[in-house]
Amino acid sequence: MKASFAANANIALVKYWGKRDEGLILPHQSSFSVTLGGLSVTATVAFGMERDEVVVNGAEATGEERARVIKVLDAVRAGLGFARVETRGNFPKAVGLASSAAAFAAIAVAARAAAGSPRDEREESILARLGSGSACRSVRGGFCLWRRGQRSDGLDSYARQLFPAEHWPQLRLVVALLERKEKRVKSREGMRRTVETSPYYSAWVQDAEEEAARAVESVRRKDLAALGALSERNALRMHAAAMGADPPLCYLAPATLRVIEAVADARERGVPVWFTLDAGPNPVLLTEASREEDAKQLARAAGAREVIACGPGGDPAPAPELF
Ligand code: 2P0
Repeated sequence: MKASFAANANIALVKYWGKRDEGLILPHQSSFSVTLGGLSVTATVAFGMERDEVVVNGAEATGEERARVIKVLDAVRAGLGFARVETRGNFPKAVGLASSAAAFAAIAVAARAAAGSPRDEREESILARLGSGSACRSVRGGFCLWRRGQRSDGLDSYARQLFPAEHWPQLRLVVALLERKEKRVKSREGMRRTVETSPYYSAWVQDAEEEAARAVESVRRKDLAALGALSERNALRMHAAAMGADPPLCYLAPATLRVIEAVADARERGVPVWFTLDAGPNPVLLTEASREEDAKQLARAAGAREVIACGPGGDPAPAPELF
């Protein structure tokens, strides 16, 4: 009735931005990501407790954060009673990466294990999705495709691993930390506003399925130039859709544009480097292992206070218990 797993964060190459169902977290479009090796969250889940207790990085969670964890627990615990859940990330929240994907993936895998269920990629992905959409892509390592699905119950909306980390171990994702401050509008609210008010939203959704297929193909071929160009375009199109919302959403900072410019300059000098962006100011650079130092240097020169290089990460793995 107790289990502990660590799961890695992921970065989308073709982004998820917008829900067709807010309760079940069903997206309007498919998305495709790479798992970030080394940036992980451990979750320990135990059933049969006296009350529900959720502890995140040493502090009791409340409000929406707690409610999201309870929602995941409710989906697995028929007859198992109350639970204690504790999570701890190995990277500071200040790194500016969404830790929710890794956290909910770890919680989903640990909760199912604690409930005595066998490992199952699909079931774990659906469960993680209930906590946070992007978490459904972190229940496996390597390169994962979250198909949007068609059903209203969400049973066909989950991620699958298409390629393991070993398929492309030389790929590097370099996180450039520019700003630490919390974003003004969280992803959940930002995507809701974009869906409801951006005139560019339908165009964003329309292209997503083919864009995901193209990204999968470029990973299959390990074609960094094709994947890099697609990642830049997809990230900026997501931001364009968000900027078109009312009131508008701008997640970029001045330093973000400096990095974008520096990446283009570096490519002109022959360095194979491209960028992607989440719903925030911190770019993630795509390059190959042999050019990791070049990518780190250009990020620092453009103003990054901290840079973290990751390779494609592995599956969630059993981890030491947190309590
Ligand atoms: C993604 N993002 O595909 C996109 C790109 C941010 C930009 O998924 O509301 O924390 O919990 O489903 O997954 C961030 O949103 O949002 C996200 P919810 P989530 O990775």
